[in-house]
Amino acid sequence: MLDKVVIANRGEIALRVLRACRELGIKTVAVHSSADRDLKHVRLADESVCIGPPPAADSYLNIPAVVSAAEVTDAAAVHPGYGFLSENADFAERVEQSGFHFIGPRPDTIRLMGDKLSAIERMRAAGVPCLPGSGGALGADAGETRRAARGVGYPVIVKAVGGGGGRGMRVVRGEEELERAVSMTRAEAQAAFGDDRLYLEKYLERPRHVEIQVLADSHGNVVSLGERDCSIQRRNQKVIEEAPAPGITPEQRRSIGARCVRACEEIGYRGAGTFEFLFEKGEFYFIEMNTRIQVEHPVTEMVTGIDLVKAQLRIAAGDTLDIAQDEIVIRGHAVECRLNAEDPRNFMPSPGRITLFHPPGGPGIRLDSHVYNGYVVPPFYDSMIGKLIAHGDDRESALARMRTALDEIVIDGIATNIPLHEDICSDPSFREGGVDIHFLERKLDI
Ligand code: MV4
Repeated sequence: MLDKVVIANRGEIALRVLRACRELGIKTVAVHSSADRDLKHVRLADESVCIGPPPAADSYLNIPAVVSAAEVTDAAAVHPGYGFLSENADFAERVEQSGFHFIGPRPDTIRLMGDKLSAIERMRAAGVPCLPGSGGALGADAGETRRAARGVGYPVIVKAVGGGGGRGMRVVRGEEELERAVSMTRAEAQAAFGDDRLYLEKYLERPRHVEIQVLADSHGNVVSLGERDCSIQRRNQKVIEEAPAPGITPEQRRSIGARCVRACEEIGYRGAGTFEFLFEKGEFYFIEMNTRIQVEHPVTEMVTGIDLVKAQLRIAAGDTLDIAQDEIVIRGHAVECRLNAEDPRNFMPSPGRITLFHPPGGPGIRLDSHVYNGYVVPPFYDSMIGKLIAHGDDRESALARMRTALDEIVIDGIATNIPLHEDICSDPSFREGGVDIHFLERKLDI
């Protein structure tokens, strides 16, 4: 097993990684900014290194600082968590060139998936279902772009190759809008990503966001761990996730899972990964792949009983996957509410001191959070302060446990989105299951 791991992240995921390391007998190094000395995982880690001032660009995104911390502490590996440097291929490369294991896929895989167009074309070639599209970057010729859009059929969506997470895209409903949309998106893409390449694909009006979790070891063994439904979102920020996705049949799960596994085998994928799909009218359409552990990984853990972070650590140590596909069983249902320090009415961040904190508990309740009584939420990072996860025998009982826990939890001193979660979890359409990605924004509009 690995001897010592640098946790190159903060907040709840840093604590989550630390707990997994502890269980496996791995020593830990917390690297943190000067604003994060009081983080729970910094206190619990075997060693800690302050790598810079509060702004992430000067600390959590500072590649030489993170690699130096691994060097001075003589660590064996670096776990990047999510966000920050987790999908930075240059970082993964620097980590490996410096003689450490990067806890994630090979740098070239990260690079392949970071380019949305090469990711789609590679996955299409591997038999993963994708949307009808331009099948390559749009050229400078307007006539060619017009023919591509006609071939796909309106409405289409123009996307930046370097985009993702909802940035750099535009819906085009008719030919008269096309040229303008392409030139505007191109300018935005150049400014935001330094890459003006665009592609287009069929626009789906009311899809759900359903994603498949996979695990691959470094010996070619791959399993799929079923799907998560992440359709409850606002401005491309997920708010609630669940597993399994309502209404997906075991046969649909087996079939799409097998295609993802096959694709991972073809590209020699390593580690935990997520295939993101749009799901509409019973069909899956691949849009991107995430090469990191995701925020919402706990719902998959709750329904499969598999610890994904421990699996990541074992894979990095060169272990062979100790589970076969036919041993993976989806048991019950799990729901996750992201807890944010924000005003529930206008979504403005609400940093500050937590003056009173009472965690919820009881059967099927899990709280992944680094906060404690007296903890000060700093203003420098995203506003997520934890995740509340409820598991039950079925969706209805998981949601009943979630509503009970939301009622029980106390976080005073700062504003949180707990009232929003109470509202969603009591909504008849949400309770029915299977709402699309626009559900929450429609609900908040009225
Ligand atoms: C789409 C789409 C509809 N049709 N592509 C937004 C984030 C990026 N990952 C892809 N996104 C979308 N791509 C086609 N062809 C709708 C979205 C979309 C979305 C997707 C997933 C989760 C939330 C979303 C919110 C708005 C739009």
